[in-house]
Amino acid sequence: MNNKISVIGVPMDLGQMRRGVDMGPSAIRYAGMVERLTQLKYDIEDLGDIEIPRPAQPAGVKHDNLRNLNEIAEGTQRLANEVDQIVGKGSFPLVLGGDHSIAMGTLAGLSKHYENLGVIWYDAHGDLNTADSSPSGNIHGMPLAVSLGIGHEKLTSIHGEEPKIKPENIVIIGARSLDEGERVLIKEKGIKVYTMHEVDRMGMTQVIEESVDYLKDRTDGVHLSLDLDGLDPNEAPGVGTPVLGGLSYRESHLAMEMLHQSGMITSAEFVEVNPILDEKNKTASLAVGLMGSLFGESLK
Ligand code: 6HN
Ligand code: MN
Ligand code: MN
Ligand code: MN
Repeated sequence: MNNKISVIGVPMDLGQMRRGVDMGPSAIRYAGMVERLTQLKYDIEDLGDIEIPRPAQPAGVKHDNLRNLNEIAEGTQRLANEVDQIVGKGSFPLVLGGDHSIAMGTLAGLSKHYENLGVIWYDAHGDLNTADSSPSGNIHGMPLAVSLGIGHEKLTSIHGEEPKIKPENIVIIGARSLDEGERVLIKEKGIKVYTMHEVDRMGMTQVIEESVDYLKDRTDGVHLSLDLDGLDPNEAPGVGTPVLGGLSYRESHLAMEMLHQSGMITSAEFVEVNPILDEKNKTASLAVGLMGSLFGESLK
């Protein structure tokens, strides 16, 4: 794994309706991220936070079922520039959310450096909605579709017109809440999905082994996009869209350890931590623990 890590915080809460997720980056830092990764002998630089535009007034105004469209496009474009630069100088981008809409910016920045970027989407949701299929108008439910080039032009054109990723390079893990339009897209595009049903039947070991095998030959880099609501709300209460029946603490640490051993992860983001909804910073601490495992902490 790359020995240099560049951290960038994205205090974005415009992609959904619950305030507080913009404080995710602070909560994660407060939970001891830099100390934890420094102990693992990484050379870590914290670039601070991206500036996110204030929401238009009146707050939450909808553009065709796309709440805060312009502000989100502007903020994620800034993130794309940063991520592009971080990879350009040979460092590992570690992005702290913020709601999951920020993944549009991360993937856009990364895409300049990879022909076939792999994506592991660790999430209760597919985030494959468009303005037409979205039940909420919340853009945090759309970033994976947008990165495939499907969605509003203002979003699909962030940091370049072309699609940022290809459907065959995606693996979704932990899904248990998919909207109708998302299911259609998954079938149509042949996106690989391990729902909770598969995780329960196969076990996390096999899910990760298969995912690594699947992505190994077809990709030239793999981004981990980890939405904390992929975990069960008992383990990760500080999230805006919790869904029962999620991945456990142990399964998630195992997944991170195996991804570390695969040596294939080239960038990562941890999103949807909402300290206002959290219990004593439990979810941010969990995120930092998972980072520890992803970056190679082990007992031996
Ligand atoms: N997330 N599918 C729902 C929607 O509103 O589109 C929930 C999306 C949740 C998004 O957790 O990143
Ligand atoms: Mn998500
Ligand atoms: Mn490209
Ligand atoms: Mn989610």
